[in-house]
Amino acid sequence: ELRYPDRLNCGAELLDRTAERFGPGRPAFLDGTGSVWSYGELRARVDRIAHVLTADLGVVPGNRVLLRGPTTPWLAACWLAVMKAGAVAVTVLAQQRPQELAVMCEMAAVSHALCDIRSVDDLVKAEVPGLRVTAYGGDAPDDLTRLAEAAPPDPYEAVATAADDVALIAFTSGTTGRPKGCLHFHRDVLAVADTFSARVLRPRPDDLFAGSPPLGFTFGLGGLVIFPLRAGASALLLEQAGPKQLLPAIAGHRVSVLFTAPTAYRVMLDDLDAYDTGSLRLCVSAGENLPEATWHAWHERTGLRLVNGIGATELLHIFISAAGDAIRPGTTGVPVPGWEAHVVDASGEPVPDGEEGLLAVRGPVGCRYLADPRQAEYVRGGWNITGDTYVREPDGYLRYVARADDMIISAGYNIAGPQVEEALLAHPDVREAAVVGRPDELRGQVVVAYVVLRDGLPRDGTTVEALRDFVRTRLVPYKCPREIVFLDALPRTATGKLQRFRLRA
Ligand code: 3SK
Repeated sequence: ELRYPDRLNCGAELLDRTAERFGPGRPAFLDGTGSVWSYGELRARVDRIAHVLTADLGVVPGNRVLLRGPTTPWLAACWLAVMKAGAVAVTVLAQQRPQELAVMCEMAAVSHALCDIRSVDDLVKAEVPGLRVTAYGGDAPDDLTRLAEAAPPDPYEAVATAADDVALIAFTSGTTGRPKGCLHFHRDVLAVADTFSARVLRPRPDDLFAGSPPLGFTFGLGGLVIFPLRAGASALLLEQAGPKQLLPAIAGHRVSVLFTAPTAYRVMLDDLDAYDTGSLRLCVSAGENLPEATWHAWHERTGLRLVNGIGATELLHIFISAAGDAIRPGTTGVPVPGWEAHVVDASGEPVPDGEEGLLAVRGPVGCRYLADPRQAEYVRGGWNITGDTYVREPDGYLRYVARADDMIISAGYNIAGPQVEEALLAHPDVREAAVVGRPDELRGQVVVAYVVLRDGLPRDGTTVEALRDFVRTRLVPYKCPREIVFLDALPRTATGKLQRFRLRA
């Protein structure tokens, strides 16, 4: 059981306690351009930023502070300073548009913003009443970088927040576009490090973490800031971290722990031979369903067993996973130590093993939406209903079926889109696939597949028929797509999740 003191500041725990335990000289953050911030340097910079927040910008504990910018050590340092100052970090994505920023600022009652100078225009355009925006990374005298240089060099005494004071508000728009703000406490931040990271990944102080998810997505905040700092390890924070940039970064910096999504693992397979990936020892795949074919392809080429996981912004990070010999390809894994999971029917009753139902989980972190009626849909009887359909195997392994609202019902058959996607992805010429139901008078819905091809195959009727034949060798015929549409890319959210609703529309 996790036990934390009543007074707990996650910023002080992650940074000050780690620097004291492992020594100030160890590298904390690298930025990919050769700059390395040791734990001691990071601590000194964070403390100066915290002094500026308190003394110059008038931030008081509980104030909501928006953080926006590409993934850099500066962004991570601002996050830690907000934590130490007892304020609430509202982390958003660098790609979010002024309209979206305005909505989130209003919902979260944001009073201050710290923003990379390169992303500041959209924030100004959002015209949030009363918002005090401070840029970092510029030369102006009121730029945070300059203010921090002029701040007192003395250590900043972290605010003695309560363990269940709110530390961050993370927005999720799911894949449908309506944002929900999820509140998380100081203890939640440590709990995800002390469960998924410490008990499943078991990182070492000599590990170097890297990955693609941005810090405005809790997948990235955990994988690139919270987990490495809690372990006394280092993180490579890359502004550009698409699959094409990850491979040279892994080879050049000797990354050992990688966080990215299944699509990126698939794309990296194309160029794998050109890079030395021998430093990798843990590769985490989450954010979307990991097709079994992708797991095997990565294993065959690298010898590494992908660590699959399912997480949610509502629950901060990953709650079902498995690592090492415990991995069972084709499943997500088992509940992370500290978490419990059931598969239930619509009334919340557990369904027998082997049958499909809704995933219900509970553990050290809970879902708390900023005033939103959808709270009652997500939390039922103390269990978090994540919206995913799963099957529990007799020995407790959990097998993903689909998002509950992505099930296709055609002529009375239930068809899980991801299963058809997996069949398509097993074809060597298919790079990406998304399968949705299209309304049909006769059958209720018919199966339609959107496919991104690797270079080579023509986008014509012959390829459509070849793919349909291929699927028919793997799945019962009623699951075979009636129609296959070729696209250059699939529509995705800023965090990389597939937007099936846009394909359905
Ligand atoms: O899968 C997700 O959406 C997720 C969300 C938050 C943290 C981690 C993950 C994988």
